[in-house]
Amino acid sequence: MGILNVTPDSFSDGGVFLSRDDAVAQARRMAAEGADIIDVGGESTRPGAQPVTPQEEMDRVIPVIEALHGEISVPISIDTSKPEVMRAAVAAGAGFINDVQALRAEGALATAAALNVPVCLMHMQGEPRTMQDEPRYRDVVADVRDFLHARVQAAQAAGIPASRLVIDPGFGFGKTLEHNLELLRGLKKLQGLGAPILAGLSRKSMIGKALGLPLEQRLIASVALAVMAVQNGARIVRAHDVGPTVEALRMWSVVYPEH
Ligand code: 8Y7
Repeated sequence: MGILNVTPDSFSDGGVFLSRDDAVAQARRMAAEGADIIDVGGESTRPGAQPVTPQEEMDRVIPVIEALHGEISVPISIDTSKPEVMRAAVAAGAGFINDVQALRAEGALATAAALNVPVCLMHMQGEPRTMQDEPRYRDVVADVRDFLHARVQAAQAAGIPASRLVIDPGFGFGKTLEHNLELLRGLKKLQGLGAPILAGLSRKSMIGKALGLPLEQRLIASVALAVMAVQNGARIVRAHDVGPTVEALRMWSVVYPEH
């Protein structure tokens, strides 16, 4: 899953892909490098980011999705938690919903069910503005597993079959470095909920905290973490640097051809 941010304040490439033509070119490049899905996001979820209105979010993402639709052959994912953005994005050509709130917003479950597209349910403790202020868990792997289990059940009760769900532990979303490391080591314990696992580790601050590397020097660690996530059961990896990530995972697939 290649990341396409169309926000002015995204932490890792803020402001770089703002124009529609640039966004389309970047999506094309990621598809050519082997991305199987392009994730378009119009609201930054970095710690401390300001919320945006549904209209503002739609103004950012809908023109890009319209331009991509029919132009690239890989499915387009909409990274949003807002039902009205989900509806507009799917109408414009998105075929996947990536919701960091796991369909907890008012009306999101019913909207996603009606739209009939696959959905990624991600774990987050707290909300982006404050989530990194002293996150706490009883047992981070068990707590995240219980949360995702409950959200899978809620989605199914709303009419979304498990075959249309993806689950994600939400690395960095209300987690310390140690929480993130425990989740990565215990990722296999999220198997058995009936949905494939997505992992987003690309350029995240856990790399900065662990290795003292600035954003622009996190490529190799990001690729290493992507391989570790797949080794531990992830089947979709969300990444900024698609070419290097795909090459590493192709090598992984040669070593483990049965997967
Ligand atoms: C994730 C994500 C972000 C992630 C899923 C970033 C939108 C922060 N991270 N969605 N979104 N999983 N499913 O570093 O880990 O890209 S935003």
